[in-house]
Amino acid sequence: MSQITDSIKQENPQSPTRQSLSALNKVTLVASLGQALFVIANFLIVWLLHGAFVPEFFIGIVPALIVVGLLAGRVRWAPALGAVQALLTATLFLANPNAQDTLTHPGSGFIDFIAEVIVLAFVLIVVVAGVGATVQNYRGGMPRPQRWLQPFLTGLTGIVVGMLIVSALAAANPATSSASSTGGEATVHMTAHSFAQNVVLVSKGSRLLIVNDTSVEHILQNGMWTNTTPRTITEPGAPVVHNVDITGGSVQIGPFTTAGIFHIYCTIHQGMNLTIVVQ
Ligand SMILES: [Cu+2]
Repeated sequence: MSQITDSIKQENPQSPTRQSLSALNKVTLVASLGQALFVIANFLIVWLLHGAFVPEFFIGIVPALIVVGLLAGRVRWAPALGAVQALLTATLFLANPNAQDTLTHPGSGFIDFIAEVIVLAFVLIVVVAGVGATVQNYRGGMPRPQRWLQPFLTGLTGIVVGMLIVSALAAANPATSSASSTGGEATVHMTAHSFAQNVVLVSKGSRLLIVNDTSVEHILQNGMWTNTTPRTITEPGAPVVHNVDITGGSVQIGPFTTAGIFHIYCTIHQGMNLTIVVQ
């Protein structure tokens, strides 16, 4: 009887006794899918919230989905390919000045921060589980139980949750200063896609210093964003600010010789407005 079933198995090795995916292959598959989904989330956040369509995100999406397909098809080298694409995704993310700014200033873009941290956590899982799964797939035989796998996943989840709680606290308690100064001069800082404060007080006759804290480009102009529409406006008494390009470093605007309320906006970043109160 057992001989008969053996011969059936040999004739038809694919089914119905086809082995289920080993734990490491499953973890690699789920984490690759999670990585792709959260890169899509990042892409949508940057597009819908910040108005920037960045097709480069697909470098972190399409290869990950191909890896998912190959893993589901039980291709032996698929987890190795997964580890390589995950490392590539992480490198592209960490080399991007916008992403660097978000990761170092969790309070300024909480949603961006969450999405990025989760992508990087999935990357780490894909790399570790992918290397393990590749070794296992090529060694052959029955997959051995991986005692380290569960503590690794639990520990990583704990770290990510901890980071999210800390950043939520940072976002809930933003710096509330409406005017800061360096040696008596009013100063406003810019993060990757916004002014660090939206109102600044400038004393009549003095200048305003605008400092770019990142290497992200901003182009400043008189006017403001109204919802999704940028409007260049001429306000009587305001110094002319026309296509002032700041990529790192700082710029001085003014002097503001007339008391009143004036507006400056960034032509690149949707909603990036600054109100200047001169008195
Ligand atoms: Cu800008």
